[in-house]
Amino acid sequence: MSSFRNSTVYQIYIKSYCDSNGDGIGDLNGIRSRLDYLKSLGIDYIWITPFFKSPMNDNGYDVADYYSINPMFGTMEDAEALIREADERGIGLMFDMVFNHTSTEHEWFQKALAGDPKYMDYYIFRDPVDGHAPTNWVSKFGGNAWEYVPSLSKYYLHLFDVSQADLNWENPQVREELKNVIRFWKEKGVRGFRFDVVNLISKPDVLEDDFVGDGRRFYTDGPRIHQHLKELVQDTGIADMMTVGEMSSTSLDNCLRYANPAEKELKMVFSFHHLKVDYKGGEKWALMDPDFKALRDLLCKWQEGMQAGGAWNALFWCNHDQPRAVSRFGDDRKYWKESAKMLATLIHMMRGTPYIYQGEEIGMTNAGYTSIDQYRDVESTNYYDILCAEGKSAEEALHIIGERSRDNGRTPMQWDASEFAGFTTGEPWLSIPANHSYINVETEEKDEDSILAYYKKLVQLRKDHEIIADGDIHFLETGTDDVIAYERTLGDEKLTVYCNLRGTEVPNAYSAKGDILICNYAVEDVTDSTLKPYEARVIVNR
Ligand code: TEU
Ligand code: CA
Repeated sequence: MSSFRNSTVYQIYIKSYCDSNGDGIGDLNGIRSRLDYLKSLGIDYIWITPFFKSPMNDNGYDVADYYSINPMFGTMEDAEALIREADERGIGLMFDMVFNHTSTEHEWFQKALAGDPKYMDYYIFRDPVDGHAPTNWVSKFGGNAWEYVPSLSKYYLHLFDVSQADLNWENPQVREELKNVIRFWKEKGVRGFRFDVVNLISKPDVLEDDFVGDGRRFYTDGPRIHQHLKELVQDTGIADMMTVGEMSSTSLDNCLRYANPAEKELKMVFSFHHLKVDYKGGEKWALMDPDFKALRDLLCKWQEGMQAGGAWNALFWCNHDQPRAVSRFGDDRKYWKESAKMLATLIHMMRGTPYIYQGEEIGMTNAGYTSIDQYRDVESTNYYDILCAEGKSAEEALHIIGERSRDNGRTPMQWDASEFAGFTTGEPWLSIPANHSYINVETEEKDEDSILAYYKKLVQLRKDHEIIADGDIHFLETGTDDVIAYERTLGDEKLTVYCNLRGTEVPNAYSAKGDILICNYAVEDVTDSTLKPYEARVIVNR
């Protein structure tokens, strides 16, 4: 297996990848049937989003039993076969550990609800304060983060949906339970783990109202977070495995510890600051065009900052919680191909481990839904109601959801041009964009100039050129917010990367000399430094 530094990870949102039995829902056997495709991409690891027993209020991020497979996705035998067959192809599986909370249907929570003190201490129960919720904290999915249980006369904390109760990590028994989950899957041959919102697990001892924010400053990168992570990693023996933590609203200082080998916490982190450059006033539900100056400054800060502290980044634009990058930061019509390739180049040439989210490698776009009834995500439907209640017209609310909904990234994988895109023979659980007629794997596999072919090249370049995996990074001043540029160096080797973020030409963009390593246009003369619309050029300097 390759080192994590020259590896590429592929993320699968299981519900939308490939359906093997015609019920319209992707499943484990569907993934098995696509392993040769994944092998042909050249990726090293697959992170699969949760497929454990769950009522699916948050599509599996509400786990009711960490040890059993949701029948909707298959059986334990299917999971074991998938691990084995991936392994035979040199691909390691990473499972998704949702340890900040469980489903309220989990046995532990059910026992807590029945008043069993042992299990009440697995969660965060508090008495009412002056007849209302213990704090004014806001749930990430809208509304107050506390739910009252009349039979117990107490509230429990849920930072996400009301059916996702936060676990009490200060209880050593909880920590032991969760370590056992890791040990169980490690034993089955899983090669790595992705930890869901793991920087939210450590809550303060005293919970207080937040009069300036939504409460996140009290529990984000919380008081004992590093201690808990170190203990989890050490006691389960996963320090040398492939691990990534999803870090919500985190800071660089904390990530320098989460992802520094000397700290023995995690191999790398997902941080999201660069994905808020189109949030007006930092607010997800307020639309704004992307601010590319802010994007450049954030990429620079995190790339150079993590490097200075010896820590490692996960590199990504897309996942199952984000709109599609080509629709959001590129142009999904006129310069669809060029802008998708440019965005890919921008992150794949950086210092860190790139993640490709299913469909990104063929340039899949936002869903383009025209009715709220087409949405399935709990966050989208909650916020549609909230936006309407705030006085937005139904049309405005639908427009905002259309830009920001997590369902944009969850539409079924487009395998071919047939009615249901080769995803299913039945009725897909979420509607498929009409553009699958030309944006699909089958079509792109036949085209040497496709987005798919370009991604394959990027993955291979990281393996062939040590400088991409191991070189230093330094961001360059370009004199325009429209071009992001950086150089990579290793010994006396140097690569320079130029990306034009706009659909207009940029003349005289650089003075570097050398040969083209990869570019999204056919370049005849590398000394002609005019960048075409959305052009990305990687130059091996002489
Ligand atoms: O996501 C955490 C997270 O912070 C985002 O979901 C974000 O809060 C959300 O998009 C609101 O804008 C992880 C998972 O990736 C997500 O799918 C789960 O819903 C969530 O945790 C709860 O487990
Ligand atoms: Ca199925």
